[in-house]
Amino acid sequence: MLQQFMKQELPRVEHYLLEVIQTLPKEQVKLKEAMSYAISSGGKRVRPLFVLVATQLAGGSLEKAIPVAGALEMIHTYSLIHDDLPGMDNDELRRGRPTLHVAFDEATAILAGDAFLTLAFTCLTENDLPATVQSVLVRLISKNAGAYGMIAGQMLDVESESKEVTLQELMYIHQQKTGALIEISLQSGLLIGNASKEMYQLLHQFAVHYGLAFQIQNDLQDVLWDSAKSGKQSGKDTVLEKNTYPSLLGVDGALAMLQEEITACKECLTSVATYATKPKEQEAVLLLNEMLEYLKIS
Ligand code: GRG
Repeated sequence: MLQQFMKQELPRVEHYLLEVIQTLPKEQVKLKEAMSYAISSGGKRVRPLFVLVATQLAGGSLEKAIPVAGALEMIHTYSLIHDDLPGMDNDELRRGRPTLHVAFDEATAILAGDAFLTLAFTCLTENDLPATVQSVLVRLISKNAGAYGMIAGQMLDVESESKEVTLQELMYIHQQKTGALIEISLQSGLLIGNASKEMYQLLHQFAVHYGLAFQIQNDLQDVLWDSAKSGKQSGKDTVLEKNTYPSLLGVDGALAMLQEEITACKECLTSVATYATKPKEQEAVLLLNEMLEYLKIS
């Protein structure tokens, strides 16, 4: 079912993203090329999927949600471009291809990232959603993607390199760095539709567990997968002396924690299902369940 949903909906998001990039001034040949390179290099599109599935769960219009799904992918793409820069992780491989600053140059990568972040807010305000919904989306997404969320987490993460942190501190960092964007993707979909207060609370819980599981899986892949499988340079966390779940808990401990978080996600979805009465809503719950497959280490 998820495969079918992705086959139907994701090309609309891809098309939207590439089309928006083409609206940039005609002399911006290099910027357009760099942004198209970053967008066309694949990626699982987890955040747009969460926007669309949550929209369906809340009875909203998928068509009207496409610009929001695109905006969240733009913000995610910018975070990866900047995270790969020499001043951050200095990575040369991303999604199996040279990172943007390697394929182009550092200045272009910085500017393409900046352009994605700002263009995302153009997309959030130039669409067919009511102005009241647009303004709430801008407020919440700017907070979650910025200094109250993803950037706050990234800052703590950078500061904690080569320093010991507790498991609680690590979980707090990742709730912000990774979880905040996942959470706002789901909440955006609920806002586009007309979700109940209970649904917001349940999906908030789901997002917290999913975000943690996503990061644990990411850390485990860095240890267990080679570069060919992960599409990025493996073993970088150890080189950078990063605090990760495997470094704190060992591989087995991290695997056990990943399983606990997946189980917690499932429990949240069992509760969500009790509020899903219409067929489209029930289908959305099944889609969320299928998205747990992304969290497995194979
Ligand atoms: C703004 C510089 C800056 C950083 C923000 C999100 C982030 C912090 C940095 C990106 C690096 C990273 C490993 C973050 C953890 C979140 C994560 C697991 C990202 C990878 O996301 P996927 O797996 O990537 O969805 P694809 O390639 O599938 O889109």
